[in-house]
Amino acid sequence: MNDITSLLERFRAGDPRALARLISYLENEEAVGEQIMEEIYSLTGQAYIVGITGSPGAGKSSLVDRLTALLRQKGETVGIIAVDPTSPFTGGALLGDRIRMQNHATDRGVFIRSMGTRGSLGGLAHTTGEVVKAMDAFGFSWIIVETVGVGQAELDIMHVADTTVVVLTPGAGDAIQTIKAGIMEIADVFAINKCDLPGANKIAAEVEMMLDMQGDRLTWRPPVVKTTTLDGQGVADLLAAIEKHRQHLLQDKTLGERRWFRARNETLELTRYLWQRMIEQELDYINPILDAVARREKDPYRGAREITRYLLEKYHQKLDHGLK
Ligand SMILES: Nc1nc2c(ncn2[C@@H]2O[C@H](COP(=O)(O)OP(=O)(O)OP(=O)(O)O)[C@@H](O)[C@H]2O)c(=O)[nH]1
Ligand SMILES: [Mg+2]
Repeated sequence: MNDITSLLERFRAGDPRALARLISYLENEEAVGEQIMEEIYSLTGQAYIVGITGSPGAGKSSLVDRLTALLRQKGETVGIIAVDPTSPFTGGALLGDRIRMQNHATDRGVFIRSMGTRGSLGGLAHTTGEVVKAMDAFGFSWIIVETVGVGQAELDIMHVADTTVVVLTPGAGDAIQTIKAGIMEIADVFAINKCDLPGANKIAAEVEMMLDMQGDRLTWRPPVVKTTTLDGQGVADLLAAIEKHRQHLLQDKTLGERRWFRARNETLELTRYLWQRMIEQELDYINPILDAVARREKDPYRGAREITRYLLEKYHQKLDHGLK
């Protein structure tokens, strides 16, 4: 029996160390990751996936911590992924999150993973998706993904999450100024956190006003929930809002559709990435063709055909041994 077989056996038996090991394989893009995915993919699709995003320090981890406690009280199990796209570290990184979420450190119904690798196969969203799948297959009923609100990673979360919570805080100035482009589109629920601080009502009202402006374009109007993680106020309402959105997606059949498109898109993305990578790896062959086109000795169509033919022939055999 090889290592992977026994690892998968322990994984299926519910050993959290096997889950941790397996996630490392997936994150580090070891070739064996593909073998693992082949084995676990059919087990996925059971967990409900919540994304939590917002500016640095908005209180995302504190909210995840509180939400997790509530879910555990209801007998749910929770996998947590803390993504920091600005950090090159993975696995043991983001110590702060670990410490903050220590309440759950000894609870077998909770599994916490931090990740922060950039430039991975198909980007951070893809790697996050792989880790989500591992936790999903492992059997967690909820998976919460925390991403710091910087750049694309924040917007990418909607490709992973069923419900996306955008966390805002008072005192960060005018909501309309602070809310970045694209955020209104990805939010299924708004949490106004740090409501113990002045200005919470103002920002909540501003967000409501922005939602008003979107009018009946929305089939789902994102609820705006006020929370304070210091004493946990409003966290039950936040969970209720998430559950309400889940019901909405189920009634609307949108959940099935979202997941359907997600699986298709993921595969297409991967296929595109694969072509791109083959091109990058074969620049020695490709560059002279490009130069010939630039010198007008060859037309671009012919150049593209030559490159494609070369890649098809070269990689035909290789593919049988996996993508990585
Ligand atoms: N006053 C107040 N402070 C809060 C509240 N929630 C969180 N904080 C504080 O805000 C700081 C950041 O909280 P985190 O939960 O780490 O925020 P985060 O969004 O996960 O931060 P990053 O992951 O670093 O982006 C901590 O010092 C918390 O104690 C709140 O409801 N009220
Ligand atoms: Mg955090």
